[in-house]
Amino acid sequence: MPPFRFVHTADLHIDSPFRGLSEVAPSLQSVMQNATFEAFARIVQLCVEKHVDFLIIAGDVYDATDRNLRALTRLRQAFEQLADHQIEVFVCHGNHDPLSGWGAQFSWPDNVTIFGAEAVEACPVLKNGVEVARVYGISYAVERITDNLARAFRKETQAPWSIGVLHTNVGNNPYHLNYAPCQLDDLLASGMDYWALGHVHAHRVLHEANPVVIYPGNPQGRHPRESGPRGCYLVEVDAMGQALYEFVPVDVVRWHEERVCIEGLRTFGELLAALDMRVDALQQSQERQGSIVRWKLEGRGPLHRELARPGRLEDLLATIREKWGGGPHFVWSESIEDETSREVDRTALEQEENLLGDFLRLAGHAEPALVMELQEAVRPLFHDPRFRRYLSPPTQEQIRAWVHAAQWQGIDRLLAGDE
Ligand SMILES: [Mn+2]
Repeated sequence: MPPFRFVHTADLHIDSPFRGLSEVAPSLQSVMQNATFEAFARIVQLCVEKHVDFLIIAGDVYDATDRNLRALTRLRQAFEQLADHQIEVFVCHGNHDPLSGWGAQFSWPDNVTIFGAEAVEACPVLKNGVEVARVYGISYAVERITDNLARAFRKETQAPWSIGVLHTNVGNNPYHLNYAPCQLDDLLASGMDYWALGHVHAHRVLHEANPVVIYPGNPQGRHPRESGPRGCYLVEVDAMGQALYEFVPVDVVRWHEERVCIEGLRTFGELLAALDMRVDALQQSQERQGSIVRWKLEGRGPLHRELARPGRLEDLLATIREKWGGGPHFVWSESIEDETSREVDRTALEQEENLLGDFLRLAGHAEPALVMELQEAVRPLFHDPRFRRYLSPPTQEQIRAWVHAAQWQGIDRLLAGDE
């Protein structure tokens, strides 16, 4: 069979708003407003550069509730650009852009195939007059689809390399709306060679080969929980029908959670320097336009008292927003949370003749026995055949860390109110 290439994406949510960014600098607002579209433009660019034969979009292309004509118009321009390069586009609709919803009647160029909602449709992909692949798909008629649509997919006899396109929640994933729910087994039983899924926004390979089953995730994160690299999958099918696939990041703005330990830091200047190093690293590793960071300060140190003073955290946030929040590789600080604890001189506390002193002396004394006892106590759990496959027993070092954590919790609780 002739080899071919395609790109698989989903959940574009074109031109839908970023969440939790009411305070963002005006100069960045347009960058973020354009980010979902810009990420898709990079996918189009990838398709052109890699000379792919077709592009698959597995649902939630736009949000029908936004009634955003600009989004559809820009999408059509992107599809026309693909048409200029003889690249076909296969689209199924999901829960955010169901066929009954606003926008579904929009007219698309001829290179675009929109799957219907009545039944699974099969579309041949021709290359130099030879059918190299067959793309099967079905769209959501309405937002809430509770039927298992995966079971309606079946590779036809004599069909070439076959791809299923579906917006679905596989395996009752509780973090996502349970639309068109199915099990991995349903997908494996269909005879497809590749499943181009959509719906879950974190990219994940559910099955590595025969068939390949992939959630590409959304190409642009839109809120703090959508952190880390976002992109699409570039798939290359060789003459033997083997698929090689690669995740390609295309996000324009990336969300991060950065945890910074205040241990050993004496001044705000030193804290700023520590944050500075992180920002440097973020800027170096990105060809993206920018990053949005949710900072978490943790650990014990003298700065804890300073950070707890009224207004200090807000002041710090304003400072770092001003410092890094502009320019071509901006690092916008979404928020900064203080999870630090007081610095404690444990040796001194242990000498004191009071409840805390007693507690610490007792805790130190009991530690070896406690570690042994805990190890015995958890043993049945880690040796139970039901859990053994998923859990490996904790090392003595790990158990000692639990005991230490408990001791610190005791110290903090007994000291509470002293501050
Ligand atoms: Mn969805």
